[in-house]
Amino acid sequence: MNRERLLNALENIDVRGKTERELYTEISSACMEEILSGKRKAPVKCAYYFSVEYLMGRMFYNNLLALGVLDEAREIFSAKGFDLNAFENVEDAALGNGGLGRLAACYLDSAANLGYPLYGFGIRYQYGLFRQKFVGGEQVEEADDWLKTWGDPWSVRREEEKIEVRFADMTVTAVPYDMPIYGKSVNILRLFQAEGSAEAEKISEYLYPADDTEEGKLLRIRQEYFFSAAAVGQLVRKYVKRYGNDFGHFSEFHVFQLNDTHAVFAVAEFLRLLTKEYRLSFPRAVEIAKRTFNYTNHTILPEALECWNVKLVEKILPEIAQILTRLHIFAEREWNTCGYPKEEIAEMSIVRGGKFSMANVAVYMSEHINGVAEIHTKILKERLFSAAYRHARGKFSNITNGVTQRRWLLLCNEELARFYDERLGRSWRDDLSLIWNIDCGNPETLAAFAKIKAEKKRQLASYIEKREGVKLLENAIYIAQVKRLHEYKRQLMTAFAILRIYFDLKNGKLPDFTPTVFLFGAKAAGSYKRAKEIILFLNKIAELIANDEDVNARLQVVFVQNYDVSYAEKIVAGSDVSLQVSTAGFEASGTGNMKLMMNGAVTVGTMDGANIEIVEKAGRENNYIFGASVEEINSLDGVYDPVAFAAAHPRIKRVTDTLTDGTFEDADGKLSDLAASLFEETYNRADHYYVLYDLLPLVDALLKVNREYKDRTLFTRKQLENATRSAFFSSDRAIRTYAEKIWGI
Ligand code: 26Q
Repeated sequence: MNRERLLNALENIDVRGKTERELYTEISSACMEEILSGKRKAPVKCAYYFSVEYLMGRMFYNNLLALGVLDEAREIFSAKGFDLNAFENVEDAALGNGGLGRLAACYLDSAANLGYPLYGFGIRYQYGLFRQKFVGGEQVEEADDWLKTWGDPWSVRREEEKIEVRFADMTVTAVPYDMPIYGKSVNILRLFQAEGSAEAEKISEYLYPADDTEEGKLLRIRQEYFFSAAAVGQLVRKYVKRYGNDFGHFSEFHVFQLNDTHAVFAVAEFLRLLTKEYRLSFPRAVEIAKRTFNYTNHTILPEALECWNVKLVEKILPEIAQILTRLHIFAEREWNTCGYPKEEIAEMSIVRGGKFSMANVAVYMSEHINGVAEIHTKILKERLFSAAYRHARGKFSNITNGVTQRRWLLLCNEELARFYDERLGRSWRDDLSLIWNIDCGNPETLAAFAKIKAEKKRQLASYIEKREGVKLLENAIYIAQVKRLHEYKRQLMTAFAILRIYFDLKNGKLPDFTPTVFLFGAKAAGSYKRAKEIILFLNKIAELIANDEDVNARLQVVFVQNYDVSYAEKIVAGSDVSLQVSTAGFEASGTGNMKLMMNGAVTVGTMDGANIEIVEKAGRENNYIFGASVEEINSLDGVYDPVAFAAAHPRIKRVTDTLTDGTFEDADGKLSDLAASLFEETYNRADHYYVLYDLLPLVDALLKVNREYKDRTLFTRKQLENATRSAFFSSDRAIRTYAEKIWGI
């Protein structure tokens, strides 16, 4: 990269008479030319990340920052009368739906910035995660036609590297689109687009198509096999071209990381190629695969553990089904030879009840298996994969997640970055652990930090006013719960806590209450009815409070529409408090918690996922931990009775009654279904996620925040202690650990 040449090229761009899109394309292309000008390096061992999700967000500012020309580019174009902020309207590349996809993006960013050769493989969906609107408080989904308005100047179509992927009933062309990831090294995210026929194109049309029908399931299987087979096919062929078909050295050059089970077909395809095309014996192919694959688990929810009906796979991928079945027999024979107990073998089996357990394939075939936070890894070892762990302890390790400080601090909070620059010089930008050296007791430092937080809150308020048409309360505490909408994340519990505070305010029980704004951002999966009902309930609560003159100067609820990476950048920087209230044992890690911490929010949270490590680093006294622990939740199993519990606690009953007592109009029974989820057995047991059990402790924690916030110096200090102790949660640390412990790159 030649910085001078790039700045020159930018200088020479004429802005006159051009549309924003034309300028966007032209500036991006100038950057791309520089990015792609570097020389290819000699072959070394590379890591390949297989993921169905990549939540990249906007690439423009990120890439200009990485190229080191963001500030100058702003100046150059402002001198020409064009404000680069115009590109704040560029749509996010939202080819993912949550933590797992954003983690993949953070890891690509860190690897490139640290100079590790990490390449991503995935699907180039024509439509990303749906756009969300609220109509009458309800979520309405619209197709995310992300390429329509601005195009995709940050990717290059690689026609010459396309590859065929074969299904029983059709052959599909996988055309790569390469998105360079610029840093110390230039890595690539390669997304495959499906082409060849109208049927073929459907494969890369949508992210997570509904899989409640057989047709939907088949489409999901096609997607997973499509990109896995394309990636493995290319890598294996390239290897053979270079080194011939002695696969004994394959794992010296390649290491594959499975981002959850969605690409486990890559294992089967690898075995298929080695045995059928290159004539290796099955045991030999298994041995080589076992040295190549690794698996990260991101969830222990039973409904998210992928199992594919054997018959279904046979229908469109007969050879793959055959190989997985053979692998099943092969593994069982091995386990029997070792004398493992029958129950353990059943637990680890690849075929269970007529279905392929993709997680069991991943566990058996991987050299390393990792969880994404200490407690999560412990649960994997003790519960989910306990049998496998007993027989292969060394395979299991923990790598706590991390987030990239380039997007989640430098880009979204320039003010805080400058604050560190002024006190530490610029070296912290490459070694985040240096921010630990900030003196959080220094009054001048605290005042400067408080000023930044206030400014970021103002910016957030003005952004929300523009986007939602709602004016946020000023001089209020901003409390954010932003994440996928899911029952285990317990947005419903926060809803009840807000109602509890609302009633107490109305009754005059909270005379010294500091004005508080609750900010929510979340999308509910299109087919997840109950999650949508929770959105509706929160929007109804927002309306109730907004229309109540008694309280609306002190309490406010805003559920923003279409929460995405770009929205997160604003909310993360402008919040005082981070809500992380999942039922203990259910949130694998969480990464929003880290982003908010990095920007100086205190956590109100349960001892779950990475929250545990956050308070370990930042100090329990600087955060607000409440609720049942994993052990306590386990001990409640079969004992907890939510009906009796609510009956015994009128303060709980008062708020749950609002679902059914006419407080809110509910002609279609959506709110009463929420009540049913708490008090009756539905697809889960009554109050499966202990919403009522942890509710009053949550209210207490929120009221404690409200009291302590009044001592502005004390509270600011808590925030700064959190920000300055967040270095562990940098994805640079996480990627270094993957590189050293797992990948050997
Ligand atoms: C599985 C089967 C069938 C259909 C869909 C799925 C499916 C889809 C998406 C299962 C899981 C996901 C996504 C999971 C996810 O985002 N997990 C989050 O990963 C983060 C990164 O490790 C963690 O921080 C979060 O705790 C975890 O929830």
